[in-house]
Amino acid sequence: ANPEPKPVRELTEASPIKIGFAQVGLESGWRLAHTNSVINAAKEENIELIYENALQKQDKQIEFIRQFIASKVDFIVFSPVVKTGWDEVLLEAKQAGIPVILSDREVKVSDDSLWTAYIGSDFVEEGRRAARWLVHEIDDSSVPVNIVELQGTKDSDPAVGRKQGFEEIIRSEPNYRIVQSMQGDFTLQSGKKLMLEALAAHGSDIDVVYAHNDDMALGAIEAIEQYGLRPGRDIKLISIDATRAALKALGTGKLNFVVECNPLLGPQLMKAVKDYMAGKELPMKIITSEGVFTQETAKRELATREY
Ligand code: GYE
Repeated sequence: ANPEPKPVRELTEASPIKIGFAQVGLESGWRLAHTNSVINAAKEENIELIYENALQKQDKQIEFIRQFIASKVDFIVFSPVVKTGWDEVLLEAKQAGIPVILSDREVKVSDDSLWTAYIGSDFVEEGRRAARWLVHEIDDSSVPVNIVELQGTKDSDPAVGRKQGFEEIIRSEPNYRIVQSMQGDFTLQSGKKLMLEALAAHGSDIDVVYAHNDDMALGAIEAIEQYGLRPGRDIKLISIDATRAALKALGTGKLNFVVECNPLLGPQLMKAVKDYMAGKELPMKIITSEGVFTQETAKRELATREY
């Protein structure tokens, strides 16, 4: 899906590689770690990075991408807030001969030659891992399992994939029921607000919360405590990312299981950019390998976790 290979220009100190990076927002601990990783990796490689932050607004992201095209960057990198609606602006980038690298979220466009490479995680698999743990943990097909799902940003790649993978596994468990599935935006505040609503509707009938990221799970923990129940005991919680805050919550028993999603994509991104400039063809998808954490295994990881 690489666009027309453009003549690789001679790189000198005076004309370093220039990347326009349209970050999606400031919504989560994961996101802050990702931003820092990209900025630091660019510095390390003497790559010029123009950083813009769209604060979870698609029109802002499109505006920044257009600015990058106008200022003739060598690469455009962005983490699309939602999957669809990118065809037009990506066609403009392609026509300008600027390769686009998707960092951590994919797009759905009519023509996949509009983007060059995707670097990030397999969200469907993350959802499956979350559900597999639950099925294994409960290990009883006679008890009803009532689940509240706190989804990430509507129509975003991680929210769609994490929902799909989770449902795929619990579909064959007749005693499992998603009693409420709500759309948030990956922030702690949205997780807390939605969980308070779910508790008002279902109270102590809720057995499990499946949150699409740590921040929403941390918000749900606050809501459960405020409601007078014990997170991790009265209601089990599962989340995705594995930031320090979540590993700590595993350690105190308020969270039960976390699927890892790696935000430290900066070095791989810079490598891809340099490879492309050197005339190498990039793999279309560069998928990061990731683990999972339980209350027992979180502690050791915490000692070295940077974010
Ligand atoms: O899981 C969430 C963030 O796109 C993989 O976005 C990323 C997700 C991450 O806000 O915390």
